[in-house]
Amino acid sequence: MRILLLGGTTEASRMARALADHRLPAIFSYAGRTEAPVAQPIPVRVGGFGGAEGLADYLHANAITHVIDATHPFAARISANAVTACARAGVALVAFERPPWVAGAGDDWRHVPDVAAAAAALPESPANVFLAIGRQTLGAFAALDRHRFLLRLVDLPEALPIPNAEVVIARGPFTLDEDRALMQAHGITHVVAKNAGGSGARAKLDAARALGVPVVMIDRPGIPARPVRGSVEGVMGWLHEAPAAVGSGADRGE
Ligand code: 3Y8
Ligand code: NAP
Repeated sequence: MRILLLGGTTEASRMARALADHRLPAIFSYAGRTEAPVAQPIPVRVGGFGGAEGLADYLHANAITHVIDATHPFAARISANAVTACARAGVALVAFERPPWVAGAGDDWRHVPDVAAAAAALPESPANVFLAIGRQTLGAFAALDRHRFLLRLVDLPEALPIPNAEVVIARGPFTLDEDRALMQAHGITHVVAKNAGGSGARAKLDAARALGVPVVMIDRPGIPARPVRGSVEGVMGWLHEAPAAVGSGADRGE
């Protein structure tokens, strides 16, 4: 058994710890999006593979028998590439996926299908917007110069595509007290978030509820069908069930 763990999330770090504890041969893969990604207890590779083709070649060249896709729900391209590459290479694939966040009592969420719809959902009147969606999709807000934006990024950017923006540099996971204090200090009137799920970025939603601030929630992009597990234990169980070489088709996990 030789495992490729597609990482870059809290879940992937937890998975790496479990694989190391069980002394399973595995390699952790980062895209190379951040300057100093969190260290891992298993060997790490950084950078793209060169599309689905490049990933299939990597699987062959490294005799990978199992792929665990523990990337972020919005990392739709790598996840689609993993489905294609594993089918092509006959390698078993499972996604370690966290359930989406669901609005609770006291939440004022407006669901939108994508980042462009999130920009269109902001009010006509000037707002103070906590834009907690990272750096890669900020362009959708470039024309909205009537608003003030608070951005939270992992690394300091060279340039920003949007006006009136203040930047906070932080990697997360975040806490309720931190996010509530941050939002109060900036007089935030709206939060824009991706439905990442998980615990690492949930705090801003709890802070929004406490402060009575509406949230524009971007729903997840579609990803092709693949076996899914929702916990480290579920993925460990799959590892021992899944044959290394698989045919077509995909089961839906727990
Ligand atoms: C490079 C690895 C850990 C992992 C931390 C999780 C939690 C914080 C939620 C907010 C939202 C955001 C962003 C976010 C979350 C965790 C987790 C998660 C959101 C790191 C990491 C990498 C990345 C890439 C980065 C993106 C950006 C997105 C910031 C490491 C820290 C906003 C997504 O500058 C850039 O190019 C950054 C790009 C993709 C989204 C974007 O489009 O800009 N994540 N995030 C991974 C790689 O190279 O393969 O540096 O250590 C991982 C984490 N990000 O240590 O526990 O959910 O797992 N990351 C979003 O959800 O909206 C922050 O601020 O509230
Ligand atoms: P993406 O749009 O799905 O992928 C774009 C390209 O980046 C992929 O085609 C692939 O390049 C490369 N790539 C992505 N993840 C990779 C990985 N783990 N290992 C090797 N190459 C990878 O991905 P993204 O949204 O930019 O996310 C990049 C990384 O940040 C992922 O590890 C993801 O888990 C993490 N992350 C993303 C978000 C988010 O909001 N998107 C949030 C938290 C963490 P090639 O085509 O060249 O192979």
